[in-house]
Amino acid sequence: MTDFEQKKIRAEQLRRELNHHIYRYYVENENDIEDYEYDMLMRELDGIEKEYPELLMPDSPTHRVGGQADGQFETVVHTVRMESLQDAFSHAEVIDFDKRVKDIFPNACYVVEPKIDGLSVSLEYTNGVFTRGSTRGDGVSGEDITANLRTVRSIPLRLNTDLPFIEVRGEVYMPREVFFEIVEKQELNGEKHFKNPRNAAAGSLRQKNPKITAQRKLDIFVFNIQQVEGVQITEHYKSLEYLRELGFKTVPFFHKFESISDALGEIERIGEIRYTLPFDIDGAVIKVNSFAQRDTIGSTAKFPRWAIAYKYPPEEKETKLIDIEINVGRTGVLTPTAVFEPVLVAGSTVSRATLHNEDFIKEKGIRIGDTVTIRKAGDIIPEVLSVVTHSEDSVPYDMPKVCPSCGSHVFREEGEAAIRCNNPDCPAQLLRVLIHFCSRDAMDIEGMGDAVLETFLNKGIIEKISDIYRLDYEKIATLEGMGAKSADNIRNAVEKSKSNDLSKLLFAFGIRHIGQKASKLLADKFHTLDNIIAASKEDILSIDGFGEIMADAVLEFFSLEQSMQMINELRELGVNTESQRQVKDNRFEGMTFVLTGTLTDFKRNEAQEIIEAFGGKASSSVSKKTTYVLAGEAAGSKLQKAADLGVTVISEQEFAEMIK
Ligand code: 0OX
Repeated sequence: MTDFEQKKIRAEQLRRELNHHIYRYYVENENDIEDYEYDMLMRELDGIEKEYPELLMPDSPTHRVGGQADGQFETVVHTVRMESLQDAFSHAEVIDFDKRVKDIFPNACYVVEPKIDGLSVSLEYTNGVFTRGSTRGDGVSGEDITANLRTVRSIPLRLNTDLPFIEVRGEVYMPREVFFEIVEKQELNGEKHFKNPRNAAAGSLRQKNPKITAQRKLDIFVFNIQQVEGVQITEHYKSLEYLRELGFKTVPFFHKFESISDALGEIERIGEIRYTLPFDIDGAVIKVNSFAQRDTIGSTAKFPRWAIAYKYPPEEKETKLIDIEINVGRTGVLTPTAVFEPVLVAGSTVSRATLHNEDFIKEKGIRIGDTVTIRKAGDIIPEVLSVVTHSEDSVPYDMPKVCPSCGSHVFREEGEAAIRCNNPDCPAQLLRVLIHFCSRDAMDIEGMGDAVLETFLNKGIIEKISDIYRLDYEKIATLEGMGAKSADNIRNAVEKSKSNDLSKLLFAFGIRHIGQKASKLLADKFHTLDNIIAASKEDILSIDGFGEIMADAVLEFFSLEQSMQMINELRELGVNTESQRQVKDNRFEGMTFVLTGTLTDFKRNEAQEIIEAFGGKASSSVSKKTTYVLAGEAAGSKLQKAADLGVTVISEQEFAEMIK
């Protein structure tokens, strides 16, 4: 195969892979790849396309520099382009950059700044007053997020001087500590949590309700004057000082360097302290200081030629694997956890990481006693990357054949990576089942946390779920660390839980694949536990969002004798098995519909009522704020307006699908 043919295949592969990651990230809010690896793939594709321009396809992700607007906010066209930076992954690339600059200006000097890992925004001030703020978007146009940016405390709403006009650029970020606080709350509430501070900042900035943004304690570092009227500034270093005088919080440290080796020294220094900073940085930026020199050096179609971003690789540390521990989960899955000698990595000391399952251990060849490399995925979750050296006496690790908690034989089902203990009376499972049953999103029994439940299990006070409603409070009051008051609190919480809605009880059962949302859907559809028990597979499958796997899991749970026994006991003990939920469906919240033409399947006011009942608005004129134009027969000028503004037009059939 020729080099061209090889590169063609590789480019195709890279395009597919990168487009998939882009979709996962921007559409599904999921992230399956490290930023650093993503950048490397992007750059590889870019390299191939430069070498063979005929391989540059219209669908290449290299065309797409930033996030694209999705129409939720007004569009702002940036008068001065918000350029992005060319990345460098080695000192050699920085030295090449310096050569290109010095060829033109042998006397050029540089400013080095940390590269804040947040979201680039533009802030505009007229007569010293903050008038508009927008996202970078694709650099040419972004979204108007003024209301949200006003909630960022470190963005001055009025400058120290009444300049006629200035537009500045900065990076909004979430301090790491704030991020951890929010994630803790999200985890407690059983919500999906943010992956990293940048993700959290992005989600917070794109809120429709600025009150939510305000609670997120975002911060900003400003690092550039995009345009200004009323002052003359000739170099970057001075512009940063001037921004500081105006009242902006500028990048935390910036220094001027005469030579590239000194600039590289600063990059190394920043790299060493990066994890001690209270915010995330993903690199350092080197910029030519003189504006006149920048003008001559110019830009490519994508990047300025007068600046480069050095990207730090994720920190990796070596440590010794001391042990592999097995945890038995609520559903009986045995999960191996690596226990290693504590190491400081990406800012905190870690000593444990999940090893996922048997296959992961086999594929990496992990053995107890080995020296392994640890890294934090997204700089947050510790993971074992690879084995550096096997210890002399180490032997391959075998997953236990019996459950470490109850001694029953464990099984690995075909097609599954997980090994399971199927003993329903396994104490490790029982403890987890009880913890889940009492947790906040389930029966919400305050005072019955992990430690209390473990004690109750060990002392034989609880042997099965229904025992929660048969507690001997006098005995509990005599337990060490308890007392009459604690026993009374538990009694109150247990009593209160008896009247919980059916949806909470269903979630508390811990049926496989049935989370909080599915439990609510079941309760809303069937209203009583008896109806659910009597439901056929078709009945369950008729719930929007339920598939085969979920329906089978429900049927299986209620077909088990132990389940029915538990349900009967709970009922006898006074636990509510009915739903009082008022179904509230806000599927059209924040959306505006415009009806046009003659509707045949709905009356106009009927369609309007449906839209409003689902939390939407019906309006008579098409604007950029319109979400959908519902077009009946002989629709006229509103259709043209919708097309001009890029508003989606839907038919009556599509509308009928949406309200199903
Ligand atoms: C940052 C950062 C981003 C201005 C001209 C080209 C890129 N994330 O901290 N961008 C820039 O520079 C822009 N500087 C920074 N410090």
